[in-house]
Amino acid sequence: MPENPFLAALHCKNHGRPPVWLMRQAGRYLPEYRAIRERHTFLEMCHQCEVAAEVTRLPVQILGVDAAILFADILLILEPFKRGLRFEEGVGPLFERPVRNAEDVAQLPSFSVEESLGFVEKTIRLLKKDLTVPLIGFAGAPFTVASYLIEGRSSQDLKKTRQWIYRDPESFHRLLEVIADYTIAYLRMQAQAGAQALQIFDSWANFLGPQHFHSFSRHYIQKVLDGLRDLSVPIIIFARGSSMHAEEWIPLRPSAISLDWTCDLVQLRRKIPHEICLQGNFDPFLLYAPLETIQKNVLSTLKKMKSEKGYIANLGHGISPDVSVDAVRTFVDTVKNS
Ligand code: 1CP
Repeated sequence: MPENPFLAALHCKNHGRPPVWLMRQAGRYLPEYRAIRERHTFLEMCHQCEVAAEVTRLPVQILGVDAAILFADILLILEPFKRGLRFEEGVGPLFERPVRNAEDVAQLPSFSVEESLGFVEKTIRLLKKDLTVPLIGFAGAPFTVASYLIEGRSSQDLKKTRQWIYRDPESFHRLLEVIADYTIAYLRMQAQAGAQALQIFDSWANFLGPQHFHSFSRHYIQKVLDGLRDLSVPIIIFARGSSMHAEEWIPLRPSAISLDWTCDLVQLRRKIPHEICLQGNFDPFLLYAPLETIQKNVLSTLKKMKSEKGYIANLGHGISPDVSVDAVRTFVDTVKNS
């Protein structure tokens, strides 16, 4: 049985307090992150292995979380398509030449994951030399990744993506196939370099109706999971829309399901088989509350999850950039001292 509480929980064999880490733990709320970010663009930080490794280590050193998540982004896998990806201050990710139709899909260049994304492998190998906790590798789910490539920027309604599904579902499937194949190769590379768990982020599938969710989101996550099954690396699926979709992940047999904050963790624990670990699902905005409220809230949930062998404490989505480090520290310490 794995000794580390995070890996033990992923195998639903944890006996002590739950492990804790936070989505976006290596992000802008940390002054140490902002200091490094002043000297580099975000993409430079991802590409420069020493810098990416340093940022990955920050929350382990500062907060003592039980797992580290690789400092990278779900959109890096799209850089080799050369559609002009950049991250603009105050705006977020932008593609100068979004992909909008069948012709664009046909013209996407092929690439070698090892060559084009080899910097990620190098960062993982660097980290493995001295990281004291397990390392989580990750990728976006094909649907979520495709939606950025199509919209060209963050979108409120994924209008262009959803229009395409109705207009020409075949070419949309072709795009998802291509992204899913690269995602398998990319996650394989991360696991082989030493990532001990993998998380797949499906941040936008909650925009899809049930039929489209099955054929355009879940189907391709299934493909990715099946393409990695032989590696025996635990895989966590994070999806927004947990209240609607959480149980639909069961047939895919992930190691863990990471729930957003809109669903009832205890009720879902009764419905999801105990071979599947649950992760989450504190409201990220809890971290704006007074420190005693954070403590009370965390302890109340942990009480309900007591003696749960497959539970990882986390937020239901990423940490907001303007929360205080004290709030995050209180959250982590409350779990660790429980
Ligand atoms: O300006 C800056 O300093 C960059 C901010 C930033 C950071 C710290 C971005 C831009 N990405 C990241 C790192 C990141 N992104 C990590 C690694 C470290 C960690 O978690 O601590 C991870 C796992 C992600 C994943 C990610 N990127 C997701 C999935 C999770 C989610 O938030 O739903 C998504 C959707 C992205 C796209 C993205 N990258 C960056 C931003 C601001 C966004 C979101 C844009 C939007 O809201 O549409």
